Formats: sequence, structure tokens, C-alpha cells
Amino acid sequence: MKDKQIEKLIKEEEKRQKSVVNLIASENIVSDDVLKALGSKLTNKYAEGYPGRRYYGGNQVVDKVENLAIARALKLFKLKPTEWHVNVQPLSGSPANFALYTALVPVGGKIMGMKLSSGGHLTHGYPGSMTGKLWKPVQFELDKNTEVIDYDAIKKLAVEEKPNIIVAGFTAYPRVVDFKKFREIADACGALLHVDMSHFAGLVAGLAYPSPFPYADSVMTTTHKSLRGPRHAILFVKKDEREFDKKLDKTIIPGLFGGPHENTIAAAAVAFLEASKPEFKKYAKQVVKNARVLAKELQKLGWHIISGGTDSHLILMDTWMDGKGVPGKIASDKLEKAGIIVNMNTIPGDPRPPMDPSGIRLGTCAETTRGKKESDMVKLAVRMDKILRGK
Ligand code: DSN
Repeated sequence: MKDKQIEKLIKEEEKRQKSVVNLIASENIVSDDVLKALGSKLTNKYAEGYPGRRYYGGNQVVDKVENLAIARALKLFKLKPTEWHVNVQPLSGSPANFALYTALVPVGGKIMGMKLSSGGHLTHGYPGSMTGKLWKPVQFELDKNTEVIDYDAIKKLAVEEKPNIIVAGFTAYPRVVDFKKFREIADACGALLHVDMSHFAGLVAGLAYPSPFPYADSVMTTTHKSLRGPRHAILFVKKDEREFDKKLDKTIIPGLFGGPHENTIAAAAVAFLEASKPEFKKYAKQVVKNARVLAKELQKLGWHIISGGTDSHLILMDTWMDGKGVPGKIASDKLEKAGIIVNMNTIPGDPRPPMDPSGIRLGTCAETTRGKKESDMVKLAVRMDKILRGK
């Protein structure tokens, strides 16, 4: 590079990434092909509109790129183009969820989702997010004893509150979500069911986690977490007489976004192809196996693992344990000093504040990409335990 300052910083970051154990549940390590597409000259092109209907000239090639991304996204999740529509233009997860609500929920309507401190997301109706300001939020929490979703309690709340849309999905919930039950709840109160599968999309593609598609009206995923693609998002809506496809496309452009990032769309298409290969199924299964072993070993060493384990790539660990351990921020700092990167996280019903919570969140996507197996997780748990206990 001619820009030596940026070149130096890129190298510095590459070195940092190589030298640490990455347990950030929402991160992964992309292939060189994904990087090549991201850094390609596709970034030079303006392409407002959709394939065959662009505002600018010269879009013959990027039309093919976007159509390929659309076809691969549908194929990856085994969806018929007659039944599902996908928009591959959203720039990331939060604006994608915002676009979906804008398209399908009248402003002032109600969005029901999991509370952030229980493992939801800002865009699932957190009062500080625009999704909790422009729409009325209805938030549900986990069962305090079992630390898992209480479907009966959610149904009761949904029938009382009658939300326009229910969001099923999480950023810090380790268990399988029963999408069929969420469908029944949505039907019981006349709501739409939107699934945010950003965290587990790669596991769905790799058949290591249940698919939400048989039950949802709409599905959003980022492409950079378990799916191992670029920093991006895509939105699926059911294709039927409700015309969600038309409403969504109009909301994306001209409603909210300008020109799509065709280099990123190409990189997402690369990731969709990679995720459709048999090796990716092995990868997804290994991600879950590794997370299960890490959770079990940490539990054996005396740590409180929320919900007693995991069914996914994600572990929520209570490091504070009512004063018997260390707060999440200190735990995260101690681990980072020793070369293990995690993020502090609230735990369900956390007595501590969000910026100094009781726990940490762990995930096995990145380290499984690096080839780590169950035996590595056993060693990692012992190492983490020693660091956290200051042994
Ligand atoms: N920040 C992401 C995560 O870490 O889960 C969600 O937006």
C-alpha cells in the first residue's frame, strides 16, 4: 500500500488477531475469497435500485452479482423463490431490522421481543433504540429459575398486549428457540413472526440448529457471525398476497438506503456458496460440539453457566456468582491480558449494571474455523479457570 500508516495498522490488527484466542460469539474468520470480493473493484459501482431496474448506467455486471447472491441465499436455506423473497442489500443487522419494521409495522404499533438484558438485541425494542421509540416496545424476560424462555409467560403477555410483530432471536441466549411455539403465540395474538437469526444462521445452514423458515413471516440475518461472511445483512420475507416483498423492497430503496455495497454483496455470495458445502456442515456441528464441551468443563470447574449449558455456539457464563467470583468486566480484562478475547455481558435478572455486569459471553465460531476441537476446549476451560481465579 502507498498509505503506510493504514498499511501498518492493518498489519498490526492481523498480528493481534493471530495472537489471541477469539471467543467473541459474534465474530468469525472469513476466507481469502470473501476478502478478495470485499476488496474488489465492485466497490466503485453505484447501483441504486434492483437488478434490471437501476438508476445508474453500467450495471450489467453487478446485476449478475446481485442475482447470484439472491439465488445462493435462497438455495442455502432451502427456500423456493415462489415462496420466499430475499433482499440482499441491507448494510448490517440493526438497519436491516429497522427496515423490516418500517416495511411491515405501522409507526406507533407494538414490537415484542426479548429484553436486551435477557439476551435479546437493541433492535428488538430496547427503549434506547429507535425500535423502542418509534414503535411501542413489549419486552419479555427469561424464566428466573430455569434461565430459559418461558413460552407460556410470553403467550400470556402477547395475548394481553397484542403486538403487531413478535421478534424471536437473540444475541446472548445459548439454547434452541422453539420457533413452532413462537408461531403459535403469534397466531394467538394476531402478530407477525420475525426471526433474527444473525447469531445462528451458519448453524441453520450447516444443519446444526433448527430452521425458523417453516414458521416465520420474515427472517433477518447478518452474514458475518456463524455464517462466516462479510459484515452485512440480508432480509427474507414470505411471498404471498400480503405483498411483503414489494413493501420491503420499497422500504430499502427509496425508503431508507441509497446505493447497495455490491462488493459486500459479492462477498456474501461467496460465503453462501462456502456455507453450502459439506465441509461447512462438519464445521457447524463442530462449533456446537466445542461450545458444549467448553460449557461443561467450565461448569465442572465450578462456574455458573446460564441455563446449565448450550445448544449453539454461545455460552453465557456468570463469573460474579453473587460475589463468589469476579464481575464480568474484570473477568473480560483478565482474560484479555492473558490473550483470550471475550465480551462482558449481563446475565438474566442481573443485579449489576450493564457496563459492569455479572457475566461474560463466549462463542466458538472463530476458534472452530481455526480447527480447534473438543480436546482444545477442555484445555481452554482449565486455562480460563486459572486466569479467572488468579492461580
Ligand atoms: N453486536 C452483536 C453481537 O455481538 O451479538 C449484535 O449486534
